[in-house]
Amino acid sequence: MTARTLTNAPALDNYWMPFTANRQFKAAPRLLVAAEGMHYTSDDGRTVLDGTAGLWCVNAGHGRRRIADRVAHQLSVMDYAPGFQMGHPLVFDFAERLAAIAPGGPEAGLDRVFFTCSGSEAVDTALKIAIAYQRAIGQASRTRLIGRERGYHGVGFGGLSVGGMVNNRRAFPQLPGVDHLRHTHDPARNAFTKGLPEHGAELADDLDRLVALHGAETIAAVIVEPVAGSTGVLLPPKGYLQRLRDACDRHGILLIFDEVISGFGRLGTPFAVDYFGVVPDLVTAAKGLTNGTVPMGAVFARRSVFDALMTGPEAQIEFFHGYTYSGHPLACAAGLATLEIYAEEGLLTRASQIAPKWQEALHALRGAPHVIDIRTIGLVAGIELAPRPEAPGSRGYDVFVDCFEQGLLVRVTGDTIALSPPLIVTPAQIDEMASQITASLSRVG
Ligand code: PXG
Ligand code: PLP
Repeated sequence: MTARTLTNAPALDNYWMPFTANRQFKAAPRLLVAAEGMHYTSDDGRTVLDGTAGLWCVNAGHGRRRIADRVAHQLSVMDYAPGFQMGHPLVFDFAERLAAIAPGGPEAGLDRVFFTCSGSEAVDTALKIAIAYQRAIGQASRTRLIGRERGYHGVGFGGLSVGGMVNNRRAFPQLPGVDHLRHTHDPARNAFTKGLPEHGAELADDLDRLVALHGAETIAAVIVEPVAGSTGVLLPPKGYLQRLRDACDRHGILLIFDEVISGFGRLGTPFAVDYFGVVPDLVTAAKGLTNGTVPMGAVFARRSVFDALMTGPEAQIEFFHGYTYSGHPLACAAGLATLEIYAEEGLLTRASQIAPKWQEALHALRGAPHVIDIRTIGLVAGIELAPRPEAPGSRGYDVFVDCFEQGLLVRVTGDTIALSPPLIVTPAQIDEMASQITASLSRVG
């Protein structure tokens, strides 16, 4: 275990850590104190290669001067502006710039942007937009929301309810009127597939089952991650997303893609919508939106969805929803600088160039101890390990700790190692990640 020798180590008691085993962590803390490019520095002075872009968010790498300068400048000019019945130029600029790279390009029409402060809020906002839209077009009975097993849509009560990760759900009551499609994970047929899984497109027809059960006229929207991240990197089977789109169209149901992870270049296209060529009605984003610097989320809505709500008396608020920090000036400044970096460095498509190298390096872990499946797309990888029979998740956790001690930050979810490095990663750094993990797998029993 890393010795914590620094005299300025913080007291650890008061901070209630999110999604963390607080007592275990505080007995042997892992603290990061600086970050630059592809690396963190730990509080004991070690350099740690960032295999996860923080938490899937620092897509352009750490320590980007342009973002820091722009945020600092904005802070000195105007720290905050109210967003209700008021505005400021940056938020309109940022929405316009986002519309220019919106999922699916101009034809998709996903160019109306609502700002939130996180992915969770973006999800809850999108769910509310869907219900409000159905009501606005005379379909007020459509209030039911459909998620998918193993989905992750954040931790608000809406996102939690449509989400499908049992540990996040079991302790809490859910929204009424929510149901779930079956998940698409099928290792018996698809393990070690390079690229999209061959089998499982028919799982999209599960929506017909839910329609038969509940009645289409009760269902407002379906929300899925085009590539499921948090649950362990599950790729959609070939044809699945189009089939889901078709089923939604048949039944008058809105389709929401949650692109909090898959957005902003992670797959090698600006959004997963562009990768798969399937256009939903709403897209949620966060994380890479500001390169992880200032918290922010967004919902891209199809113009037709927005327009349906722009009815009634002009003096009336059309959508009773918003956050104190919606469109926060510092977040907009960070986001505008981030988009410039993405454009200048070609980062929204870079993953497509390096994906073959990524796939080859990580699929080479097939045959390493405990590895039962490997899934890669763009610059994302899931390396699934056999769980220890008595203690699911413990092997994954041990690999995470071991890698960190050896200078590599990975993310584990259950017994799946998830990798999602900054999009500036070099081929040599990819090899370093693969060999570190291989070595770790042979050390961890
Ligand atoms: N939707 C999706 C698809 C996400 O991945 C959220 C919503 C919620 O975003 P916020 O900003 O409220 O956290 C997410 C977030 C992990 C991990 O390592 C994944 C997320 C967050 C933290 C850790 O699996 N995804
Ligand atoms: N709780 C109280 C008492 C509030 O006044 C507000 C906002 O005004 C909120 C919660 C919501 O906070 P936010 O807008 O930052 O989501």
